[in-house]
Amino acid sequence: MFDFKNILKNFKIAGNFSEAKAFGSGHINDTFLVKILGKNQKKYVLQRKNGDIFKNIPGLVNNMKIATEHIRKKLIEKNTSNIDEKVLSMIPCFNGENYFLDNENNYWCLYDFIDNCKSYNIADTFQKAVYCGEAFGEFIYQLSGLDTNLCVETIPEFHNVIIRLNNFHKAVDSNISERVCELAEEIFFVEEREEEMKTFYSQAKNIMPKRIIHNDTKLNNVLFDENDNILCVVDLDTVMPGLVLYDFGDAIRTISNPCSEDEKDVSKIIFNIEMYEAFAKGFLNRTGNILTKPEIENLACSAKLMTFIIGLRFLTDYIEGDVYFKIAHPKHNLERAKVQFKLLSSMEENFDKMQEIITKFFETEDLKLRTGD
Ligand code: ADP
Ligand code: GN1
Ligand code: MG
Repeated sequence: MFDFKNILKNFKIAGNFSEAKAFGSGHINDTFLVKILGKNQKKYVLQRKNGDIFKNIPGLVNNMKIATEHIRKKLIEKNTSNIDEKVLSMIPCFNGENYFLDNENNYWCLYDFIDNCKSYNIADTFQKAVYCGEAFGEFIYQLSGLDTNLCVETIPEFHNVIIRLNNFHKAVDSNISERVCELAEEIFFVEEREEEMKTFYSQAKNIMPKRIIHNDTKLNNVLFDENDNILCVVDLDTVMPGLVLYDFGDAIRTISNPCSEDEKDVSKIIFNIEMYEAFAKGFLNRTGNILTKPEIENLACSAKLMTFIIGLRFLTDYIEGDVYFKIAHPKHNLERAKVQFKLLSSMEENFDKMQEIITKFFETEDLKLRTGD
């Protein structure tokens, strides 16, 4: 495996390496929970960034540093208690960098472990959905004062559906893993929605501001405390400029799915509109007064766009032979794609109601919009 002891000695921490265990259920990086023995035992999260996916890791780490320092400053200004639980703390190396590059070209980052926290893959209460909305909404609000030019694009065109569709068609044409013949239904599903998604994306890009956003707003990227109150937003690898729609839509696809992202029985995947409403309420409570009219009016549609994009990415990866997302079994990416597509079909059936919910919030002043603190 990895030589954890030698990796850790480059970071500014006191004590001796005791153990490292694989941690979390992310699809991209290798994450370890590390124990250090010293005067007191201390835990850290050590992460090997995926260098195949992230082509500019120093830039990525710089984005993280800018975002976490900005949030920390805001929390200090508001006299917030326990700040170290509310924003990730990156541990620097002795050479001053916030990452360590080993001899095998692996980039490592170290964070303080936020103790006694929990993360969830499925939202089982409305309260979690509201809190998750507040957490990602607050994240955007906190970063809204940052100049978007300060952050690089860690994955260029990450949520550009036009480019994702081009990649998909190239993958189908080259059929490198000879899997296309089994995928007629899924390919047809994509083709049926292709024009709608491209049109929506192109129009949205023209009329909405770019903001610094999270870009990977899965429920399990939010940490909750023992009483299920929000602690902190994690997984900041894709913090970069983007549209608010990406964060809203991506979160909805996990919050409104009653099952796991790789549920084998797709008949169980039924869009949960009450969870959608709960998330939207939390999110808009935190961001409502900074969002523009076009942003608000397109939130419901963003849920369809992001569910489509993630399904398309899972399907493309399956066609290409599972080169991007970590998989646990051969059909894993296909199963994931089917879940997203079923969820999208179910959203389509509820779309008018989804729109009404957003409109209602603003018409009935059901929201306790922040007053600009
Ligand atoms: P990936 O990019 O692979 O998804 P994450 O950064 O999301 O990796 O980390 C994986 C999981 O580890 C998260 O879902 C969260 O549960 C947990 N985690 C990450 N950072 C911390 C932290 N500083 N303290 C406690 N748990 C953490
Ligand atoms: C990846 O890192 P993780 O597991 O939180 C992916 C997201 C996908 C998600 C699907 C950098 O997120 O874009 O939505 O898997 N992250 C990257 O579960 O590609
Ligand atoms: Mg993650």
